[in-house]
Amino acid sequence: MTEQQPAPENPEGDEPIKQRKNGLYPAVSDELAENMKSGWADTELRDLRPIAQAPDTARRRAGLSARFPGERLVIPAGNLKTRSNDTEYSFRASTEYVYLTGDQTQDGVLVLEPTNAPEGQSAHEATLYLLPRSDRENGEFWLDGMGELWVGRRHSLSEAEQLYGMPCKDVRELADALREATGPVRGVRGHDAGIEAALTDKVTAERDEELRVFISEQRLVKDAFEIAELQKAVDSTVRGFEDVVKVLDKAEATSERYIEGTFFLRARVEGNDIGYGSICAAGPHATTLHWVRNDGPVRSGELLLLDAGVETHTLYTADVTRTLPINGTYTDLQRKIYDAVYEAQEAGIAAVKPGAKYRDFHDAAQRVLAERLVEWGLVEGPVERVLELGLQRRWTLHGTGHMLGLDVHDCAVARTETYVDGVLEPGMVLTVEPGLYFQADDVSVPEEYRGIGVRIEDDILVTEDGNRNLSDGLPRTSADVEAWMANLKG
Ligand SMILES: [Mn+2]
Repeated sequence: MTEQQPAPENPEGDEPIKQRKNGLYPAVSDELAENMKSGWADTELRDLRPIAQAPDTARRRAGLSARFPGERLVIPAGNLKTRSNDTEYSFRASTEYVYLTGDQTQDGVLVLEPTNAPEGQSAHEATLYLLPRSDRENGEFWLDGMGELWVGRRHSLSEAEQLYGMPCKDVRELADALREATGPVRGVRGHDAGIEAALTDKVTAERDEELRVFISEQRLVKDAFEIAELQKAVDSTVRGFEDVVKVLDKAEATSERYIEGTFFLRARVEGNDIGYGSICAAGPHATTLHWVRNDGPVRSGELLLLDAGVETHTLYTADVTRTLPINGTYTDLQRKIYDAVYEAQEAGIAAVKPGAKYRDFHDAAQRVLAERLVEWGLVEGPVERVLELGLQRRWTLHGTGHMLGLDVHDCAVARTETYVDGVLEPGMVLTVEPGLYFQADDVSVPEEYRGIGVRIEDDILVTEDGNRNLSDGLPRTSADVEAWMANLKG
């Protein structure tokens, strides 16, 4: 990448131009400044079509409006975060903002302004506050580090209005306007410190949390657009898993990083990114639930637990896990453990249907795992006692699934009564992902078990009459996994 060079006239020659002082840009000659103002074509885009999800985002805003009548609602996208010095982490807009606008622009803010509309009509007017195109008159576009010449062309406000179906205004005027505004207001916290500072005296943590919780619960049931996006995410993820199988020999010659990089390539080429740090856990690393260092060896005879998901351009992510024999064939013990996890997953998936309790699929999967652990003599029965005391959890470790959507652990602030203690409805998408993990230093199990970790994770849509496995493009039984790997390795 290129470092921003100061203009020769800048007396502080080693200071990047982007650090502008007192609102002034560094000195450049009058001739150059004048020259840079003109000679640029009009690139305004006209007759843009609205984004595909514009009707959906409008419906979601209407739901939000109905829940908080008479209150100003402020939902920021968030700002860039510094990685080091003048470089930033890649930007990912807040989930709340993306859900309600379809936009992903840094520094954007959605404001729902209460109106005095007659009964039955929309009680808010939505406005999207965005950074407009760079000013060519004052040199901002080439002298400012956030100028379009450095970071790329932005949409003009009128272009954004056509895309997102809302009036758009200059976000640089928003903080002052919020400071001066009166009346009740709520904001989504944690994304934009500048906007929060402008609201400081007007909001309370409790009321803001109610807004965040409502949006989280709004997202529990997915609409058709969201389901199609999740399917896209899963389909790319399936191809990413196939990519990995094809290069396992290269991973053996290097490290888990080869797997991480291979999957990431697919994510970046077909989607926006990975939806979370890929877990590329070979051998005993499979027993570390969030192994994302991915710097270990990949050895024939051991298992690879790959937990990874592609995030689409609209930010919906898959979350899929397969546990593969690195040389293509499970050992007898690996297969025994794998088949138990498969059986548990089957029981879990069967419990996913409308009207079922959210906890049912977890309980169904845990029961199967407890039965096997008792059968293998690893824990003393009866199974009912094991389940009652939760003794199986030494090896099952985690919950059997979670909601999936814009966030990998979606709807995370939904209330217990609507999520964990809730009932499944058509349109919900969740993972079913039982596992068994025998830590390398677990001397309570026979030595041959130690260092084996198995998880199988699929993305399941609740349908009107049961469920649909969005990730059935990948094999799940041990025999099918082996056949699939043999076929890919050719
Ligand atoms: Mn998961």
